Amino acid sequence: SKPAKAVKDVVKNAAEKVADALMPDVPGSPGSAPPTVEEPTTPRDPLPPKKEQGAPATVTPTGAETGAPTTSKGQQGAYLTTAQGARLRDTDHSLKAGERGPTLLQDHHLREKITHFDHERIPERVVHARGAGAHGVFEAYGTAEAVTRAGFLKKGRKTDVFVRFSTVLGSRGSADTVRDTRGFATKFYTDEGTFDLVANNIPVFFIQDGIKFPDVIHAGKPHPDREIPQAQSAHDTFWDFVSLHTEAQHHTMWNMSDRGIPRSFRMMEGFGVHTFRLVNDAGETVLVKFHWKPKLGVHSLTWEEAQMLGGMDPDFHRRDLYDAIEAGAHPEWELGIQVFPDTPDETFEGIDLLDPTKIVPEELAPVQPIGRMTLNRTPTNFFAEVEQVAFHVGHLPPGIDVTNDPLLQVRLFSYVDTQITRLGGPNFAQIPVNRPRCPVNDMLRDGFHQHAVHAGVAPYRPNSLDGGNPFVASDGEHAFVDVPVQVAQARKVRANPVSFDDHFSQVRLFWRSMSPVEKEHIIRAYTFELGKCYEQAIKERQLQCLANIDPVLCREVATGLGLPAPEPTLPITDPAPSPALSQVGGEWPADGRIVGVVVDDDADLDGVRELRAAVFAAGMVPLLIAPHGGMVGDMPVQRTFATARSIEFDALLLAAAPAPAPDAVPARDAKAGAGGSAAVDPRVTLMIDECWRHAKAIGAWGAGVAALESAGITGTPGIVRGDSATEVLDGVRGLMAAHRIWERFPASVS
Ligand code: HDE
Repeated sequence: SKPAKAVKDVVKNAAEKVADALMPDVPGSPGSAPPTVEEPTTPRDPLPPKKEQGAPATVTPTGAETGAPTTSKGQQGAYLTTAQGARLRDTDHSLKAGERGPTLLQDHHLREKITHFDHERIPERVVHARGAGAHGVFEAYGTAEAVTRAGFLKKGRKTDVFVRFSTVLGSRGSADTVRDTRGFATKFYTDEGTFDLVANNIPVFFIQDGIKFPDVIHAGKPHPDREIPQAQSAHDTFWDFVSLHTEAQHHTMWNMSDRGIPRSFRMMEGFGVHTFRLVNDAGETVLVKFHWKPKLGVHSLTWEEAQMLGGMDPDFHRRDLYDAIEAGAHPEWELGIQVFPDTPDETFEGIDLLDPTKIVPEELAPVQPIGRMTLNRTPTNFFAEVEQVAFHVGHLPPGIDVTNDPLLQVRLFSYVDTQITRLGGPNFAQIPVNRPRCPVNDMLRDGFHQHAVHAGVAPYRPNSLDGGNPFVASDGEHAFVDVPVQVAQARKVRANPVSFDDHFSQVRLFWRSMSPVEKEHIIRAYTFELGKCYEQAIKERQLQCLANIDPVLCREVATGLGLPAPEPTLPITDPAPSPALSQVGGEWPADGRIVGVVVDDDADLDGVRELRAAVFAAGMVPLLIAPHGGMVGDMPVQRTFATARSIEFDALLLAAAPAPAPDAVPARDAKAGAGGSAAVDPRVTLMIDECWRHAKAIGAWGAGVAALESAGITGTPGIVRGDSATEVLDGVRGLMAAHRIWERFPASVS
């Protein structure tokens, strides 16, 4: 049908753009720009300012305009100036007393340039320092209208958003693919005030009370004496804490599962974690949990891929996000809510909704879709937007309110507090990415970096001098609603409700919901992480926790560590599994997936040409890998054997079995002994080996079949041999829909 074709064309265009982005400009190749070798010398007019470069809103308490300029400089004008706007003749030489003389203190341009540079860095976030962000739009389905008065959730409403994805533990420059929780924070610029949904890709948290946050983070961060290891939990202090503070066990198992190493930000779920309270126009309330569901499904890296990427492409997730958006393959998520009656005990089916270490299985309360988010624009300036964005769980529009979850309560304090230091004062809401997209008439004044030029004389209430403005709004005028929840008559205590004491039954629920291959990965992750600890007592204590979760899990990890498996000290419960927690099963779109194609000058180039077109048409991206750069036939080469590595590809196709080039690494030749030599370039066999180990689909036709054989692959799961390129691609595409060739992983547990 017509619409289906239109969608296909969009995806096809998108895939071609990704390929262009990934393709080096090959001089003389069709469509490549002529090389620019000279510095331009003619000044050109400034580009028009972009949307986010506007100045802060300057509405005064009386609604008067302040006359402040409405645009700021984009640093794109024709002539270089000082910060004060004086044009400069020279920025390449400091002012000196003679050509060989000392530099003069009076060189104000030099001092301005160096001083500003000296202060370019701001403190990184104390957690979630490493992140990447993008702009987009959220469109509401209207399905939440009955339960919330929030205007942006009314049917068809479109709201601009900014999303920042992050890891938690690592520094700003750490690798993207470490085993960790991922942040998934969304700023909705609604016309009733900004709403921040500051979520993670894991639905539970390590602690039940925010007062423990410094403890868990101090335990997870590098050791204070040597500041290692960076961005990981595989060390003594982390396991010391989580094995002692057993409420952390649930979140920890999610980290040890494949959820801890996502394939892409585009393939992660997001969870608001806490229970929130919605209120509708009639003042009726419900309790909800927020979920983001990715269109592309939830997928992960293998642990070996994640580790290799840490060295070979530490920016893997950031690159993937920006390549996809720039190519037009816009990532999408559905926002959904689980809805629970707002009962006085705030529980659902016996699960305490205020306990952030518990989920409500989707089988008990289905996730109901309420809107769709599409990310469609990369940042213009990473620092201005991604670094300076400031989220806060207390940024709430009318219709959404908080609950008494003691973790959420502490977060309500922490975010603004940390941002005052990180962003150098209390006026960070005036930074472009943080500006609300609705009128702001606050009575906040002055402070570091005040950009608004407030008029009026009476920033206080009540006043008569500014005409009584600003007035407070009523219900019908979109005022925020503090739901008048009954607060129990109670004594002041430092204590948790008894229901918070169960630390193991939901960890077991998660374990029991995993497929055998996912269980195997969990076992290996615990074995790896505990294997990196030095203290025997810590390993033993964590094994005791595992014994209280599941005897098989405990036994397998204990075997790997060479320690005895302890007996459980608590009764083992029998929770019903939640199939929705497993990532395995189902078929998913392969939009934007990367297909590597090994070619050489003697390969079946007609077949390769047809194959490239078919890969594009399927919305995926073909990258040709050849012994040399430049062209093979009339097709540009994107990777050479020197620059390609398997981790970049979601599937590998072989059109050739190239003999070792003189620059090939010697490993295999040396192994074959003096006089012996490998038949196929060892970098190609390495690529095949790794794709096999990482359970990726591999296809070969014509001369390529010999490369498979040379890599010792005679088995079948996930291997497609065929007579023609397109026949092989058809088979490989089918396999890619399931993400991996799961049966290739050995599974010792069921
Ligand atoms: Fe955060 N968290 N957090 N957190 N959090 C921060 O705020 C904090 C928690 C989350 O991309 C900080 O501006 C406390 C849960 C994300 O800019 C800080 C507690 C969840 C981000 C802070 C929690 C999150 C942060 C650091 C326990 C998932 C990155 C920088 C009570 C639902 C936001 C900043 C971005 C960032 C405090 C627990 C998600 C220090 C005290 C639970 C996605 O304020």
